[in-house]
Amino acid sequence: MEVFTPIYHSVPAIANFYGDESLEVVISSWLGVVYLIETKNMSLVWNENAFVDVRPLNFPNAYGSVSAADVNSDGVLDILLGTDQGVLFFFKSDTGEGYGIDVVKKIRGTPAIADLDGDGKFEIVVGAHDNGASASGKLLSLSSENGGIEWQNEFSPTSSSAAIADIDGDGVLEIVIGNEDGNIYCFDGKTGALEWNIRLAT
Ligand SMILES: [Ca+2]
Ligand SMILES: [Ca+2]
Ligand SMILES: [Ca+2]
Ligand SMILES: [Ca+2]
Repeated sequence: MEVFTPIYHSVPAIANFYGDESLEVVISSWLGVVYLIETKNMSLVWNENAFVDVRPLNFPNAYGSVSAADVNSDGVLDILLGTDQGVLFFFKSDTGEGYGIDVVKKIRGTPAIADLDGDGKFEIVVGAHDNGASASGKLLSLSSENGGIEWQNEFSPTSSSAAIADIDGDGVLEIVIGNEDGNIYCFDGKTGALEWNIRLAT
């Protein structure tokens, strides 16, 4: 019997990962497998199962999509994927090798990448979700160098993805993200402090 891996929520990322004449497509499946596809001859460059060796029995599902950027500034594009295990996975696009950053809560959005504090190194922003008895969430800024937490906010549960821009023109980036409590929130990118929120009503 043919085994297949469903793709429910995932948005592909398209980039020229190897600097040649062709684009590649990278996409994650519901089962947490990340695929990198060479479009020139439609061959699979690699696929990396995000769940092998890392708590394989815990919620092995990925709601979010991959992000592709040279997160660690080594000249090779990297691929990020959040999972319901609460692990943010980082893959090198040239080999598919990767490691997991343990964020404790579920990550159902797509990681956003920006240099939030202007030090020349990227931060990774993810919302986190815990639908247990005491539902809670977090918004986290993680170091692109070692995955360490630069700041985090206790937050209502969110399965959403963040957008990042300097929306008030003061030279500091803001993070805007929706939440299951019906609000859209805006945080200071440098400190994580709440700047404003608006409750959306029907
Ligand atoms: Ca290419
Ligand atoms: Ca890189
Ligand atoms: Ca930075
Ligand atoms: Ca700003």
